[in-house]
Amino acid sequence: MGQPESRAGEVPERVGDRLPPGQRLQRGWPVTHYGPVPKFRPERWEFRVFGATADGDKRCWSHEEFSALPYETVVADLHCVTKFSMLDAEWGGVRAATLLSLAPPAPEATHVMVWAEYGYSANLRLADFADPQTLFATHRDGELLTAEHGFPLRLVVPRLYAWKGPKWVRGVEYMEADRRGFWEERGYHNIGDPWREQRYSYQEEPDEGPAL
Ligand SMILES: Nc1nc2c(c(=O)[nH]1)N[C@H]1C(S)=C(S)[C@@H](COP(=O)(O)O)O[C@H]1N2
Ligand SMILES: [Mo]
Repeated sequence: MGQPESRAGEVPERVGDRLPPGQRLQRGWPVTHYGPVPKFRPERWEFRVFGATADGDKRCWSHEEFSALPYETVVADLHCVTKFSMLDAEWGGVRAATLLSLAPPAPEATHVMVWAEYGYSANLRLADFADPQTLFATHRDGELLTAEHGFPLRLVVPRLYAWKGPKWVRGVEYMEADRRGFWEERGYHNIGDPWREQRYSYQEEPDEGPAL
């Protein structure tokens, strides 16, 4: 007694604490998305903020301008609703909070729709978007993202399931009322908190999402 059974036993225990209910640990970094990988054309790429902005104007950044925004890193876990989790990725890029200060939303804005290539979208509560961990990532573990992982830009929202983080993201729409994004319209939970195991829309409480 008094002796730990084995050192090796400590590792799974600690990992276990970091896995939301129903998730299992994934080694490596799988590619998960719907549809084709878009081709990046820098001269045609722009990042847009539109909708309910404070001054009513749209904002637009070229790829060069976006690349000059303050670069920060966030270490975070990724939880896919198909039940694998990837721990301790170091993401690098621009905090959503930075964009919110550069292009402030109107006081009436409560939600955002994050838009990606081919019309993929994900809706978020403004508070989840503004979270200091929410990052528009250009890099992972110090290296530029590959095309299949979202190059040139993807959103990472560590506190929610990973479908809430569009790869190949192109803009953000500030909204005065909630609307469902791509997967949220197709049976996935409107909020998507992995710690509350909010996987499917049938689990939603009446105040957790707009009518389906
Ligand atoms: N544009 C776009 N982004 C997306 C998806 C998608 O289908 N299209 N799938 C999401 C899902 S379900 C997951 S789990 C993560 C996977 O990111 P990865 O392929 O880099 O692991 O991307 C998310 N971002
Ligand atoms: Mo996913």
